[in-house]
Order: sequence, then C-alpha cells, then structure tokens
Amino acid sequence: MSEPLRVLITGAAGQIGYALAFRIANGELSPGKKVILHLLEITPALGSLEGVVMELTDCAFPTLQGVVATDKVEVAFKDIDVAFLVGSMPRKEGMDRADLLKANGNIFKVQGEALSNYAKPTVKVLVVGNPANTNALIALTTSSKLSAANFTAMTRLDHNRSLAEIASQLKVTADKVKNVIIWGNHSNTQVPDVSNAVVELDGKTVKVTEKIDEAYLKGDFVSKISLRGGAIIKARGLSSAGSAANAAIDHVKTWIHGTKPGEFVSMAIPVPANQPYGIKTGVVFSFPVTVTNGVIKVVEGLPVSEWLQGKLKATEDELQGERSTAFGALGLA
Ligand code: NAX
Repeated sequence: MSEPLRVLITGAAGQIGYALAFRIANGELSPGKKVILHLLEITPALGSLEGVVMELTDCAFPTLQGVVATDKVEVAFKDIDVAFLVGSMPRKEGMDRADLLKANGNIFKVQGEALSNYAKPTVKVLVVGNPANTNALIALTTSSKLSAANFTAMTRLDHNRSLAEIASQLKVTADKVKNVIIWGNHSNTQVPDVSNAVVELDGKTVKVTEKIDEAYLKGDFVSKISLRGGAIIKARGLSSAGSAANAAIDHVKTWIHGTKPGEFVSMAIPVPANQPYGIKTGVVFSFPVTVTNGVIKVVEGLPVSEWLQGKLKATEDELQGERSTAFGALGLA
C-alpha cells in the first residue's frame, strides 16, 4: 500500500482551516489515498482545535488515517507532503500595512525555517494567509534547504471568481469557461484578464472578448473581481471561507494531478529566472501556468496589450514595495 499523504493546515481552527480540514480528510486531494492531517494552531486556540479533531473523528472518514494536532512547528511540519499555510494575523485597529507585513512576516519566517528543517524535500507549499504573495516569498527566503519550485501563493480564488462571473454574464455553467488569468498580487492591484479566455457556447469554442463588451471587461469586471473579498465581508460579516478553502483545494489538486490539455490556471509563483512578461525576479507573482508531473510552468508568449502592460507594472511595483518593507522589518537580505 502506498504511503499516506501528510497534509499540514496552519490556522486549522480558523474559518478557512475549518472548511479545508473536512474536505482533505475526505480524500479530495488524491482520491483513494489515505491522509494524515497535521493541524497547527497557536496555543490559545488549542482548545478550539481539539473540537475540530473531535468532529473529524466523528465523520468516520475511511481515508483519514490519523490527525496530529499541535502548537509546535517541529511536530506539525514533520515529513509533510503538502502545506496549506493559512494561519496568519489579521489586521488590528491602529495597525498599518507595514505592521501587518512585519507581524505576518515573522510567522512565515519561522514556518519557512520549519519547512526546511522538517518537511519532505518534495513538499508542495501553498500560502493562503495574507499578504499571501509576500508571505510565500518570506517562507521561501528562510527555507534554506528547499527551492523556489516548492512554493506558491493562492490566486485561485480570484481565478475562480473570474470564471464564475464570465459564466454568469454568458448564462452558462462555470465549467464552460477557461483560460482566465489573474496576474500579480492577491490584492486590489491584481489584474483579472480575460483576453485569452474562451467559452463553450452551443458546442462551439469562442473567445470571451467576442461575446462581452470590452469596456465592461476592462472596467466593472476588473473592479468586481478585485473587490469581491470586501463585498463578501460586507454581506456575511466575515471574510470568504468556504470559497477560499475550495480554491485552495483546486490549487493543490492541479499541482498534484496537472492541468488539462489546452487549459491553464493562475498560480502565484516565485518569478522564474527568464523573467516572463518582463516581471523581475525577487517577488512571488501570479501568472497563467500549466502543470505537468508536478512541475509548474508559466504560459509564455501571450499577447500583452498596452492596457495590460500598465496594470502589470502597477501590481509588480506593489509587490516590490511589499518585499522591501517586509525584508527591511525582518532583517532579510
Ligand atoms: P481566521 O482568523 O478565521 O483563522 C486564522 C487562524 O490562524 C486562527 O485560528 C489563528 O489562531 C491561526 N493562527 C494565527 N497565527 C498562527 C500561527 N503562527 N500558526 C498557526 N496558526 C496561527 O482567518 P481565516 O478567515 O481562516 O483566513 C486566514 C487567512 O487567509 C487570512 O490571512 C486571510 O486574509 C487569508 N485569505 C486569503 C485568500 C487568498 O485568496 N489568498 C482568500 C481568503 C482569505 O481572506
């Protein structure tokens, strides 16, 4: 029998962690494969985490071989195959962006070191906790034994939101739409771009730009996607959790099982050495990617309009700024 998949969720008693744990325990990442869940929380949340473990037990999932619930990184990160780094510090009153970058940077500095020291060398790391791109960069920078290929950050929720919005505009289900792109940072500067997206309508594949007005695609569509998180907080009183967990599972499933022929998805990855689309190395940037045998590759050579070029520059500049602030505060080179 093959080895069980050891999957870490940090912040496992939080909203997203709670939604993620049950789906992973139920074998969604690799159907049929046994799972050992590693759940990390801060010490004050261990009581709540115990409740999560009780509920997981009560599901009697055939795929769940064990649960490790702890507040110790050396236990949580031991021999893991996949890491969902969700736990982070929310912005508190009076905190500016630099304070937030520093507080979260410290968490990801420790976790980068723990990944390096205790995880499998093949570990797949998905950073969800915000600011996700820069947190992933910090974890990568402090994990001396791992490489850039181990690290990603999540823009799949923005990607899925884009698929759903286009599908709703064209009155089809979301599976009929593909190849939307989220470029850059998981923040308000992200660039939701459908210039290469296609939709299946009445059995024919057509470009989305032939069906939806350009002014909408460059205007209201972009703001709707980038401000969607805020709209959910307003409606629900809490930030996205079910959809965020769903996107995290989609991201890791794609990483494990690959993309379908002719299809790409959005993932934030450390900018490769050949600097695709002129984006400079040193940040974690969301690109259109394909995945084959676990290897993530940027889809290159897509046309870049002047409009897109300007937006790419703005989101790249924001990421470079986050990097300098966080690295300065944490004393990283
Ligand atoms: P919650 O506040 O519900 O849960 C966070 C949990 O993390 C808490 O239980 C807390 O005790 C724990 N935690 C804090 N520091 C920790 C540490 N050092 N080690 C382990 N656990 C720790 O937040 P939730 O709604 O679950 O959101 C989690 C993160 O996801 C936030 O940073 C949020 O901004 C981010 N998001 C990122 C998204 C993305 O697309 N990349 C979308 C959804 C979400 O907003």
